[in-house]
Amino acid sequence: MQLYYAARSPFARIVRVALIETGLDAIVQKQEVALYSLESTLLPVNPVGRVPTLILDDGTRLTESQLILNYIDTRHSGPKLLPRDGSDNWRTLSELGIAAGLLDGIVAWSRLTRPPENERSPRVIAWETARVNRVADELETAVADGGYSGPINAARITLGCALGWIEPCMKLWKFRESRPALSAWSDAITATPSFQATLPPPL
Ligand SMILES: N[C@@H](CCC(=O)N[C@@H](CS)C(=O)NCC(=O)O)C(=O)O
Repeated sequence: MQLYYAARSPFARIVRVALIETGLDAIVQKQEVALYSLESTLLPVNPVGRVPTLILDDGTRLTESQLILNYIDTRHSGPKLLPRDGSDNWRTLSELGIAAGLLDGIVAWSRLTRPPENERSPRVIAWETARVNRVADELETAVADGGYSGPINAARITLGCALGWIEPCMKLWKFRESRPALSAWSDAITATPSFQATLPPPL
């Protein structure tokens, strides 16, 4: 198998962490690619031009981090990253939705702040800013109440990759302020070997 990734991509990091956690990492070749470039070696493989992109041994192409997690779960015998039988009372699925929403929100917000100031839309930026803060406030309560705990799973990986992207790549958001439980949660998962092995280089 071959994984196309970018070192700073939180979506690709979800898959990279999942491969390590499930013991599949050794059988996957990694190819780092440029994004937002017509010269990128990714484009002939995936016209969408996004990472992660995983090519299976028979040539099948898988894209979208959460879909790839579904495939990974069919390839290992450990506890499922994303149980699909309700055996956890759908807790992982429920937590994953909010973590994925946070990640989408952070990335959307970050993209809106990149153009020169006179080309930005303050109204849309305000909406995205409010969204991520609302979600982070709920997550602060959730982790303080024992949410996102237990063995590694899709929700924990996704939340870890979302929070782990903020300080290196989205410096303007001080997500830790007034959120001690979420900060401690982020520090704990960042210290684990799979997260240490995939740290995004700072911008
Ligand atoms: N929904 C996708 C999002 C993937 C995504 O947006 N990846 C970014 C890197 S963080 C990318 O490849 N951007 C390049 C582009 O949009 O052209 C997933 O979960 O895999």
